[in-house]
Amino acid sequence: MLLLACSGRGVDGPATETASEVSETNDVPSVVEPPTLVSIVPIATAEQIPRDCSNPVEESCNAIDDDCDGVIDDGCGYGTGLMQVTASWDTGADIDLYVTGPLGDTLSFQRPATPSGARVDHSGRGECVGDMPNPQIENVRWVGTRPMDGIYEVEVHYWGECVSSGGPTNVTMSVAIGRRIAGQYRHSLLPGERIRVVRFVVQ
Ligand SMILES: [Ca+2]
Ligand SMILES: [Ca+2]
Repeated sequence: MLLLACSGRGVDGPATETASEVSETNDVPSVVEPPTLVSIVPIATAEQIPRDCSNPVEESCNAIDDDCDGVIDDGCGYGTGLMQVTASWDTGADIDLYVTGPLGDTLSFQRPATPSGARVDHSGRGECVGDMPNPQIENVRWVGTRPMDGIYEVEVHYWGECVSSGGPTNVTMSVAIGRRIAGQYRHSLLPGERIRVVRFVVQ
């Protein structure tokens, strides 16, 4: 019944992730030179989250690299790779992450993989569905193939309030490039809003 309440988004996207997919997530191929960050620019209304690595703490599943090893949320069941973009949020709403690459192709729950190696490996549904791990996380990663040089844009969309747990929602978002944190930001979203939080360039 809860699935029906959230129909329209479809049920065959994020639900298809498998244990075998998760298990391959954490190795960066040694033969591939990782990309490097050229620039990263958040929109003016985004709050930059300071990165304090003088006292690393245990990792929790919150879209922040708490233990300061350059991997966002390691151990949470979704992956890193040559590049990783992770979003988390603080209500039961369903928030979606969109990453558009240099060719203009957009990765999201609707298109969870590209031939170039980008993949959405976790797409949380908030409280729109029951019994899924990390329901307030979206994660995108690049494995196997080096991400294309060029401009990437990261958007977040407030898809739905789900049961009764939505309302204004704070979204936290981190970008890791070549196992270094490029930036970490917070932005509030209202129901239905879609905002480009950050744009970055890699080569
Ligand atoms: Ca980490
Ligand atoms: Ca974390």
